[in-house]
Amino acid sequence: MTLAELALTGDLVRPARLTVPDLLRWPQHRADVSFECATSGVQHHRFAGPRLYDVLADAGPGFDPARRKDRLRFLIAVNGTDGHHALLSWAEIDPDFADAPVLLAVAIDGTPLDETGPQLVLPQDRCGARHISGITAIRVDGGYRFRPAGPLGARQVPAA
Ligand SMILES: Nc1nc2c(c(=O)[nH]1)N[C@H]1C(S)=C(S)[C@@H](COP(=O)(O)O)O[C@H]1N2
Ligand SMILES: [Mo]
Repeated sequence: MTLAELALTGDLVRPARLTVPDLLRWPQHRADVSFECATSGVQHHRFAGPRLYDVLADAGPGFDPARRKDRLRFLIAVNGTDGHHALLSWAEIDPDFADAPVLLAVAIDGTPLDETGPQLVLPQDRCGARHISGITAIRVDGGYRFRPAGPLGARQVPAA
């Protein structure tokens, strides 16, 4: 059996490569989730795994923990084996902000995901699209900077 590996990269003090068995080191949670797929209708699944927040917090995201505002520019990009990817904001999963109980599932409907790789579970999402399966990489990115628009309606033309 080949174990899938998940890379935690980006603005982290402790980047890591984790297998699904490694993800059993964090407290395990369950979630019974229904979501709607645009093509296949409503799906129900039972997931189990650690919270995404717990795993990423242990990897040491590069913000100042004492300054809550510092976290607000952090994004989390989650990528699947097939290239399907989605963004979350750090504040979405942070207990001081939206505290969404997002999981990195290690099992779906009782079947371990050791070979497939973990699956993102967002009980708050009505739609299935962010429930990314076969996660290969999660990148934490604190580099977002707001770029003010130019004068309303004017196109930004780079200087020659
Ligand atoms: N890796 C990966 N995960 C994915 C997708 C995908 O294309 N690739 N599609 C998403 C969409 S649109 C939905 S609705 C659900 C489908 O879940 P299901 O296989 O249980 O129907 O998976 C999500 N996860
Ligand atoms: Mo979907």
